[in-house]
Amino acid sequence: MVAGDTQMGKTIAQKIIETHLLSGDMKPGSEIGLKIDQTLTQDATGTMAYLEFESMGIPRVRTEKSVAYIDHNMLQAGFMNADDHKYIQSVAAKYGIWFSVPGNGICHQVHYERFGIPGKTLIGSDSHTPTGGGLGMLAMGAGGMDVAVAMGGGAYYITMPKMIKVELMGRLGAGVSAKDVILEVLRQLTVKGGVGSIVEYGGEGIDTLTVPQRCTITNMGAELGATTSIFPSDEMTRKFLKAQGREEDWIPLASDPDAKYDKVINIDMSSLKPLAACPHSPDNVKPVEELGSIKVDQVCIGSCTNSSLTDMLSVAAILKGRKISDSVSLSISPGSRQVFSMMAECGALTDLIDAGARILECACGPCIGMGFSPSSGGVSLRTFNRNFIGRSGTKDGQVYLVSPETAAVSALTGYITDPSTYEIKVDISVYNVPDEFRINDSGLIPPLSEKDAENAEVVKGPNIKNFPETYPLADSIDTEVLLKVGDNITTDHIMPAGAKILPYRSNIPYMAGFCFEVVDSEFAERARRAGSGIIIGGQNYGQGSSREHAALAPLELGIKAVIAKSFARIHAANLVNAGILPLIFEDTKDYDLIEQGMNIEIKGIHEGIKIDRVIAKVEGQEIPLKMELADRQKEILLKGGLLKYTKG
Ligand code: MIC
Ligand code: SF4
Repeated sequence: MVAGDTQMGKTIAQKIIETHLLSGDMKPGSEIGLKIDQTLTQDATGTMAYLEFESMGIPRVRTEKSVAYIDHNMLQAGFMNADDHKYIQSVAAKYGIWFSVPGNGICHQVHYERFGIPGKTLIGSDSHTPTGGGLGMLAMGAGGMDVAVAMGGGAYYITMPKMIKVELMGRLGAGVSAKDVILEVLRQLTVKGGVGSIVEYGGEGIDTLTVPQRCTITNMGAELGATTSIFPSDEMTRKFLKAQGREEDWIPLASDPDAKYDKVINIDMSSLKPLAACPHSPDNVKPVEELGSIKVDQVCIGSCTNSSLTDMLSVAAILKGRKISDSVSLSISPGSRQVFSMMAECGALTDLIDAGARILECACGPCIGMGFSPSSGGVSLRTFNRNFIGRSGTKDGQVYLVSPETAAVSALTGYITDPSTYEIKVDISVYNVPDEFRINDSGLIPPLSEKDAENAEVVKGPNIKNFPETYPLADSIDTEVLLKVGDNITTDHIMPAGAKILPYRSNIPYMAGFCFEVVDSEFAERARRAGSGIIIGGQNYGQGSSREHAALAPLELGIKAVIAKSFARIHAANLVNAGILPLIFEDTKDYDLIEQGMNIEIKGIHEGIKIDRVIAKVEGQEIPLKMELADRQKEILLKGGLLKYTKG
């Protein structure tokens, strides 16, 4: 459809896009520029995003609301994380950005509780920003540089997506939860199934799903590779905002009855069974009852997927008056201070502590490998959204992604257990929580006034190094294939996180030493010796996180181009923003012709970029490569990255 086309019915996403369209045609596949109302950052990507924002020389953010959260790097072992936190707090105060203190909660959870508004656009330097879609926002994950540009008032560019509709019917049965809905969607669509699309939820079944349940679904929609996921804004949404003391933020939002979708999936929630994503991919989904007898070493409950009050109460109601298995270690991380304090007030926290849970602070924690790595080969049941190899911090750890209910009953039995057939029924009414949420915004610090901000100082500790140098696109590349990897390589493979490496997110030269560590521990060293090189990837290269570090570390190591069968959306944009050329095999079979260590030569790139095609010469063979770049992205590459392009 085309903007302004009044003939055709519109989807929810198309309506929001239409009211925020700054450039381009709303034709699937073409690049569109969107006005961004809100931004969020977290600390692991935030330091870079704010360094980038500062370098743009804009005195104050131009969004309606920008918020900086601290939730990822919480260990503060050494000065590095603490320095980053201080820097982010000072930069936020000065430039008009709200600051969410460490301990206030996970960015996505706090954002939909306290700031999210239906119908608004939000981008965040975190791939799970689509969580806000549960509230009817058009919320998307982006690289730090794109967030910096949006804070400066610039447009955010995406490819106009196709529309997928998920029709939910029936209601969730006993022991089955919203997590099982998204696991079922992942089972059907796979981690590539959402690429280039927005997933909209509808059908009579959604009336029974609360906003936190919807947010579980939109959150893990990131694992589909989708641009985002979205629910309508309806009476349920109004009820939620009212309970947050923000009813005035509500607007109704629904798709038109004759809206067109490229694909429709029907799911009857009443027939769903508890599901688990088995090692090592979120789409390796099987019914829990079919897994057989698997002994569990560790259970982790929390993350931006499943840390709402309802999730916590469901777990507490299962564990109440019982004791977890002696062979299980159970961690619980509430999503926000609001959730935490309400758990304390209603007695659920006491029940969890008495049952033997280890209560962690309100943060990402084990989800990003900040502690709680399983034992060697250990089985870890997690309510999180990603189980990529090595992400837990233990390379041979066996991570299963499940619902809070499955996690809780399994913690009791010591084996992966189906909660729908287990004797304990989940009844959260035992906790008698009030209808209104407990509101305490003391962990949300407003920015300084414009006048006070003028003389405010930005504090930069010694761990904070400058953004790496980017270079204008060369006309020819003559270099070595430094690494060849397979399909579905994630950003956790390219630039791992975890307690050892996260403290160096603001120190790219140091951090780059760990690039591709889980795949090939000699890669970084080899790249540094070679001085330049190319990476060969398979399908869906760069899926997962929005971390631009997965482009900045290769940049630091001299990578000039990545040639893959296909790229994940955010990572491809991050490569361009960093001035690295993403190239795609015209014929995917040519992937087999290239091996690590071979020499590769590409000439005439400046002419080639005009026609979206270049020829690579590898060992005497010619390999045609295409580019899927918008004109704006070509300019960015020629200028040497987004920052140079933005500065003109
Ligand atoms: C993740 O879940 O992988 C992260 C850590 O939240 C990342 C962001 C990051 O790498 O800092 C994400 O999802 O974008
Ligand atoms: Fe944090 Fe995990 Fe959510 Fe990423 S997926 S934002 S690490 S809780």
